[in-house]
Amino acid sequence: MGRTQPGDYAAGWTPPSYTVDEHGKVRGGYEPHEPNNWGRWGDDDQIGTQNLIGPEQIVAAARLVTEGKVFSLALEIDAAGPRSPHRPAPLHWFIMAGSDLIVGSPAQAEVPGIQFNDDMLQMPLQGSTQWDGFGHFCAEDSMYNGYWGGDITAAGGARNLGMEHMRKAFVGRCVLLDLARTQGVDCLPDATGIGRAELEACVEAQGCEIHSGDIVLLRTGYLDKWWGIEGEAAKLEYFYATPGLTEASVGWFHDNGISAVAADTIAVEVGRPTAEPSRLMPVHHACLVDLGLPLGEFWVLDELAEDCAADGRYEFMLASQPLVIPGAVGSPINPIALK
Ligand code: UVW
Repeated sequence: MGRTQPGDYAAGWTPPSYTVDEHGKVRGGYEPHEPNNWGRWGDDDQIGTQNLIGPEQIVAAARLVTEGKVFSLALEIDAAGPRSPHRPAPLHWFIMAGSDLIVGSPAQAEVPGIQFNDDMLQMPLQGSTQWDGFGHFCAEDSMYNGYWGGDITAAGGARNLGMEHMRKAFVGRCVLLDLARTQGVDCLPDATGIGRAELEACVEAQGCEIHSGDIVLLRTGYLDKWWGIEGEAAKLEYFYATPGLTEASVGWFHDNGISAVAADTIAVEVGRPTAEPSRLMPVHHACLVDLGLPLGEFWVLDELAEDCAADGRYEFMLASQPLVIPGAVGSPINPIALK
């Protein structure tokens, strides 16, 4: 029973059997899979694995800045960039333009001699280089640390787990795992799964170390393919065939104390898993709901990867804070890598 297609009306519905307490926590409902971090940093924790980055990790990250090199890892925000079909293109327009004042709009009479410009942006917060927050994904109505998905409303946004809690997050030591380069290809083949073995092989090939609290970036080389694709069907296939993490990789992130993972793809996880996954979008489910481990998507990694390959140094400092939008479930960012 219920909705079978997008746009269908439900033919029937059974109310859930769980309850929700006064803190917005689900009681008697979804139980997180193992491994999970529910309760690890307190019953009211809203930042998950960002707790793994403390002053010690930030000082160590700052010591990695020795050459004054700065890399921006962001896509340009425009209608041409990669975007799944259920998300509208960003719309950037001007609500006041100095050129109107120059040619004599009424406002010019009030402030003669100066002109100013104001612009505006309307976009899906998941539609460009971004962090997915914990409110982006619910499993059986539950989110990270047991918060209830029913408290995300169109009118009020996310009552819990909003991006405002992450305003000081995502600053620390970062390691690039260049899977494409270490496997000797420009781009991983369509639908390549990245598991624990591939991650470990890449760390070894690069000769780098992984520390607790690290943010990890995965380069598959897939982002660049977008600009060669024509037609809606081919664009849809591009998203379905994305290479990325398999369900079996999740334990590697937990075991190594990784604080966040980002990739140059739409979903971080593989689009078409070869092994039958135990659940839908298992990496989103495990990372965002069970572990409280944020996912970053559509990161632009090629220039940074060139530099890392040239000097053999795959570790650097990263600053990639989200916009402080109360109740948001994700945020566009301009991540900055510093060497
Ligand atoms: C979904 O579309 C659910 O997720 P994402 O954009 O994070 O891949």
